[in-house]
Amino acid sequence: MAEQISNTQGYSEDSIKVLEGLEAVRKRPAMYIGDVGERGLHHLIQEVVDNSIDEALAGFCRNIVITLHADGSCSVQDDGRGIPVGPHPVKKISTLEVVMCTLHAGGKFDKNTYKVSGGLHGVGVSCVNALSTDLTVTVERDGKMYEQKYKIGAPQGAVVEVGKSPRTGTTVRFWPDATIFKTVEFRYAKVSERLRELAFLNPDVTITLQDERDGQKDVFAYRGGLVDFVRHLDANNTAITKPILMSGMARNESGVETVVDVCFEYNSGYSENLLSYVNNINTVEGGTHVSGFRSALTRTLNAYAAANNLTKKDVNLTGEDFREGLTAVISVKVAEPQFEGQTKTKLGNGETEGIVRSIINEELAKYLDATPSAAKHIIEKASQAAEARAAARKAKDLIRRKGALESGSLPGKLADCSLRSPEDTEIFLVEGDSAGGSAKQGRDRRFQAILPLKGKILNVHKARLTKVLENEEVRTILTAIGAGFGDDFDSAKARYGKIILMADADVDGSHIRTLLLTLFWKHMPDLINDGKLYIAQPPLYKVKKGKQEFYAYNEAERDEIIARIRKEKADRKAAKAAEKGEPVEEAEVIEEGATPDGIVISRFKGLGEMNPEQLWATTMNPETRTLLRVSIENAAEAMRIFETLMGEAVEPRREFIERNAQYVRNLDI
Ligand code: 28F
Repeated sequence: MAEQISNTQGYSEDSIKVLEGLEAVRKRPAMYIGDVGERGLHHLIQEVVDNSIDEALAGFCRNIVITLHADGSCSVQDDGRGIPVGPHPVKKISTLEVVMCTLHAGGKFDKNTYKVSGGLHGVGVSCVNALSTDLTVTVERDGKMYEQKYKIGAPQGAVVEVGKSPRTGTTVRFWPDATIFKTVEFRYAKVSERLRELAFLNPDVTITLQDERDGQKDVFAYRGGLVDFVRHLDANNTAITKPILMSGMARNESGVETVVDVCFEYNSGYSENLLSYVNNINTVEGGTHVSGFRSALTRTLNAYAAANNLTKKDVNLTGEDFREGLTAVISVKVAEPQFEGQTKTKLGNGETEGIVRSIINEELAKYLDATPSAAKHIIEKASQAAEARAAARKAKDLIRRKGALESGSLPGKLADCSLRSPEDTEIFLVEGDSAGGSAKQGRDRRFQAILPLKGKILNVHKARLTKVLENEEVRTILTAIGAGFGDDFDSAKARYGKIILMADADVDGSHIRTLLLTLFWKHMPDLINDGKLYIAQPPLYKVKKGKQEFYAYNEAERDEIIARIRKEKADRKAAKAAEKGEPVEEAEVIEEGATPDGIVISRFKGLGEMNPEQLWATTMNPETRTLLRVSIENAAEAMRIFETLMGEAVEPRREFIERNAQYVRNLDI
């Protein structure tokens, strides 16, 4: 027997306001959830999950289960207290209906709670409701199970008791509105990324994600919290310290608490990977919590180094030096966060800087005193960074002084072109002197420059700035391109419109290509982003029949050419037979190494095998060549692949190669 819990006779002025509020959401959804594309769609899940996380932050929810259903809906279930269903003290209708239908209804109900869904980041579950054709909420509490259904946010009836339940919690299941969203198809990978992050940030919560469409399932539970998070971030690197965890809490005069949790470790690399959060919101633009951490790190490490004579006399290490190889996660809980910045992801609260700084100063000093070996490693690494920076400055000055990087003296081996306008010219970086020779002879010297490269350039992915600049080959390339280097690099200054990598199709060539790509990606990414970097496609095969010569760039093309030659020959034969009335035997001279019907197939092992005319015709002539333009669709993906292939740790590389080897004919390493 469904017992009415709240009165919905007619519309009170309140409920009219509620409907107008949701009406606004449907009129301008992007204003509330950012966009109506894939990101906005997945934001719906985050809004609902954030309410469960708030319940966890309040200390009442331990498990959250997210299900992507086969019918296109998504459900989120938590084992918190369950949204109250009694009459709302002010609005007289059920509190549950208020939470589900009133904009920003989930707002703070008392000072000392940290709401993910609070502030600018949370538009509240009522938005999800408004943008869903259907939504069902089920509450288990007080031994009973209650339910209410909505269509585009409007209640389809009162909250009703639908049964008994020994548990407590809230479940929301919603069907996103396809008339609002460009796509209503949830992507597992996109959902799981944020859920994993939430599990790291909330070590007491177990978050399960399951996909009914294909059975995929993950259970994210990281009792190690930020320590597990830092280890996960450094999975592909070689750590040189253990994760260092520091926590603390500060209370202001009105008793409002700020909770600080920071974990960091150093790895043998040179880049910094720092993530920061406020109430589980990823503060991409950083803010006062980050500057508090950075200043404490520098100050405390310098104090320790001085007190233990670990640095040369009055060498003061800078924040920059301490960032090399740093992997860190900062997570603070702030009652009234003020978000600033372009995308409202920068923490502005001034008091938080001092709170974080004093907690880190204190906790880090304790750790360093207790673990002198780690302290030594950290100071040593920072000292090397300081020396490297000094050396890099010297090297840059050296290069600059030699006028090499400016348009002054160009490297001897460069066969420059006569035109000077970058948009009309191109430079080929050619592997090996013999190919370089053919390229110089075969090219059009008006607009094509050739720079032959001796063997391997160094693997810049692992190398420090200085070593990169010390490498002769790299310096030659930088000089020829003429766009500067490092932070004074300017892609617009490049002396050519196209930089074309031309290497053999074999494993050696692939290695050179990968090394060059690493150089450009790490130190001149704008050349790629500006679409100036290309890879030449030399032919793999030559198919010769009598005087005719054809070039194939892959096996399929080769077989197609052979089939075409045979078909033309058969047609000719048939035509001749038809006109003379009798079969005619063509006198065939079969070259050695040819197929029985006189086709000679040869595989180009390297560019050097081609004479200048062939190289021009097949690979350099803009009319007939094929160039691949290098673009980094997903920089993070490229980073991951470079890390795996070029990074320190051997294991991930072997695993990557094994996984990809079967796809690639000549292993592209
Ligand atoms: C699947 C999505 O939304 N979980 C939620 C609660 C619990 C309470 C609550 C939520 C109180 C008066 C605003 C219960 N008992 N999961 C969720 N769990 N909201 S949302 O209260 C709402 C506030 O109005 C709750 C005691 N206090 C709070």
